[in-house]
Amino acid sequence: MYGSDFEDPETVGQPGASALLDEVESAERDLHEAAARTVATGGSTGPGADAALQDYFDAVIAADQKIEPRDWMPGAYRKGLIRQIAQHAHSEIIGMQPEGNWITRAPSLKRKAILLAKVQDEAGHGLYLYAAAETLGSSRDELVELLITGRQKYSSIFNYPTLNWADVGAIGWLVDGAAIVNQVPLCRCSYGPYARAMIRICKEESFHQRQGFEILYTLARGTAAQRQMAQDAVDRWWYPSLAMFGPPDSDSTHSEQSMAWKIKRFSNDDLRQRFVDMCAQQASVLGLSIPDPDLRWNEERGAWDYRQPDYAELFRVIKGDGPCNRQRLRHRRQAHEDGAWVRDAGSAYAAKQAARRAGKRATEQVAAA
Ligand code: BYC
Repeated sequence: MYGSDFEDPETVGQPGASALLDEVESAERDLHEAAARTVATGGSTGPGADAALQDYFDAVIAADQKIEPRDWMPGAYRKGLIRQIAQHAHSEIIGMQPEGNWITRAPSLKRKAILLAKVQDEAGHGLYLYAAAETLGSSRDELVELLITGRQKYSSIFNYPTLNWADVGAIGWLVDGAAIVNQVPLCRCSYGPYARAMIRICKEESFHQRQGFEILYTLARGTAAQRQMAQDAVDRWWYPSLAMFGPPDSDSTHSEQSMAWKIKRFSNDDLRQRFVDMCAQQASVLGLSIPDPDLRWNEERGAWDYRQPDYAELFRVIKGDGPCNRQRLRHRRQAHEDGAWVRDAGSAYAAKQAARRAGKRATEQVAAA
């Protein structure tokens, strides 16, 4: 059972979560199998080459195989992927800030070590994703510039403040929980480098979600004040977490095309429902309540009815007017400027090594002549 490394006399489990990790394992197996298969191309040069390339692309998508960086792909597919992967990478990097804020104030050495590792993982996720975007021809410098000048988005969720320690638990449980529900299907995305990056990211995210669950579980069984802190954090993070899945399907600009290309495998609303169903069960194990007066099991649908988040607020936050947008970008810009000397030193070292290798090759050629 997911969360099984956290034992409690009352037998803690996280209903619904083990299935998600099983899906990651299964997507990983399918990736290996897909790599061993090939799709007949029918040739890609000569008259009708463009049509043949499009046919090949369509056949790969239809066969649930992977488009790789060397393959031809429609311009809009490439552009759409760069947009989504870059926004995803930016979210991971900006997402370090709300929790990073609590590293120095974690309540114990153990909590501090865990949080430090988690925040560091998010940096790693950002880097895998920038690397995946680079395989599509956009440079990391270019993408970082788009982020710090506010021309490319990152997830709305990271524009909310972390007011106390329980928020770290709520982020782990709800934000990382929403991230996993959204990202597990991306392990089956049609673009190979993105799908492969997502396998590793989802495995790591599952630890993140567990640590949040465990923080809240512990607080919910602490003093009355601790329990209240945990409930207050869940109350504040619930609706922003629901909004992470994006606008409702009827207002989603990219879903239809992204799903046809198998970049996205489920719609925003389908994933939001899956998240609510998972959390409704887990909340009862936690002993905390979800702040939704409309939340109730619907026998007919076999799912929980719930109240939608405020999408007007989502769009305000996306446009830059959330509680912390300015602070997050200011901090990111500052960190980027402060890190300039590290990038310069790295580039100088790489240039020196390249010059040395070139010199060595030239000497060997002269000796061989
Ligand atoms: N926030 O047509 P739609 C993490 C934008 S990292 C901001 O439905 P799409 C974590 C959307 O981009 C979590 N913007 O778009 C990290 C589009 O704008 P553009 C990040 C949003 O792409 C550290 C417009 O609204 N996860 O969990 O089909 C610590 C219309 O939307 C949001 C990912 O990035 C939003 N919430 O679907 C802890 C996953 N929602 O581009 C945790 C990958 C929508 O036209 N991304 N927009 O200017 C996706 O799955 C999809 O891109 C989305 C949106 C579901 C987010």
